[in-house]
Amino acid sequence: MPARPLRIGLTCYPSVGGSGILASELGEELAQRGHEVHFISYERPFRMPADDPRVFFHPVIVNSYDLFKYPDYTLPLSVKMAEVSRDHDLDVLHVHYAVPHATAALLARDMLPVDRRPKIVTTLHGTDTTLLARDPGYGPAIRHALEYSDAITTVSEFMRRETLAHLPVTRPIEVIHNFFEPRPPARSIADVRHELGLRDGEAMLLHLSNLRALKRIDLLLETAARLHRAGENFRLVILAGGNFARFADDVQRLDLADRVVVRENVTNIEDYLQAADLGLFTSETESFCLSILELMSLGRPSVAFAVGGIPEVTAHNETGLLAQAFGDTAALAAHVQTLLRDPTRRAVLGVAAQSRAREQFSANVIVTRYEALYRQLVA
Ligand code: GMT
Repeated sequence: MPARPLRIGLTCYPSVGGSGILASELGEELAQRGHEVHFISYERPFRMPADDPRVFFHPVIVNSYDLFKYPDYTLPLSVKMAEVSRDHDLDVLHVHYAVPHATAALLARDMLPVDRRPKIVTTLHGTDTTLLARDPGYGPAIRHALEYSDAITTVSEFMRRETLAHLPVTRPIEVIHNFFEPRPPARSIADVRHELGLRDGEAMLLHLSNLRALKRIDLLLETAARLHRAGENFRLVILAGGNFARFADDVQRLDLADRVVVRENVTNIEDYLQAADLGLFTSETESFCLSILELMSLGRPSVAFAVGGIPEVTAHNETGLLAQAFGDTAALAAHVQTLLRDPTRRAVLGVAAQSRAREQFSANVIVTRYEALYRQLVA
């Protein structure tokens, strides 16, 4: 007898960030496999599927009261989680990014009758461990939420190690890497290059991020400036999940005005991924780096620092090039030059990158693991 479809609640930050993107894609894939998916957040997640009859969105309303200096999100979120769990008889509440989602999920579970409680899965994505777990105002609450979740997952081995180092939880932590399933591009490479103003022979370096401080946009521009001074023929295209205006002075100061093209809040990323020659990333830490995987899925190698979980995603000299020392923009620029000057090597790395993405980080592999985890908990 086929297993019955599950009813799954997903909570994430809706803004442009890897954990929200991952949760949205997971919801889409689960719905395609016949499950019912309920997103619970303060806004519709950025890449949440719009027209799937099995996908629902439940907004959390946060009122502001004069008596509170800081508005509270955790309690209204927990009430909405309990309400959705009760009304839709959820089997699983899967929260992406622990703070405050995991704590809100525990509260929601406690508000429900014992026989109506969903299983709670907490997925740690990054700074919920690497930054907030070290904060004495957050650490104990995160640890408590993890101890009382029904399952904990992290998106890389690196994150698992970080979690155990900073939050000595006694529960098992399962590593389930991120996945990406590219949609067919809507436009041709020529159209996209034309839209970006790329000239014939100009290479396209692609950077995608939400521009937060740890993405080190200063080092990204410094690397581009090195390439510019070395006479390389390129444009750096930045798909920004945030306002790039604060970097405009740096672009001018480094004489990069003709070299940098920015597009903000793009949704059709596959159009740009396929048009790129390679990816360029300068983060000081990443638990995974979904953007590198997105490029790999379209057969494009990336150059980055070997920090955090990045070496788990892309292998140096096999599917991309990694500079060992963080901050060494000379080494990063040299890697980019190597690939710009050697299209054959670039293509070989790109083909290997795409195979690795399919074999290790496809929906088929990763969503199947989440499904198995849900079934094991529900059983
Ligand atoms: O932890 C964060 O800083 C935020 C989080 C997010 O919501 O984007 O980013 C993390 O999650 C992504 C999806 O799992 C990973 O690809 C990113 O590497 C990770 N960011 C960091 O670790 C800085």
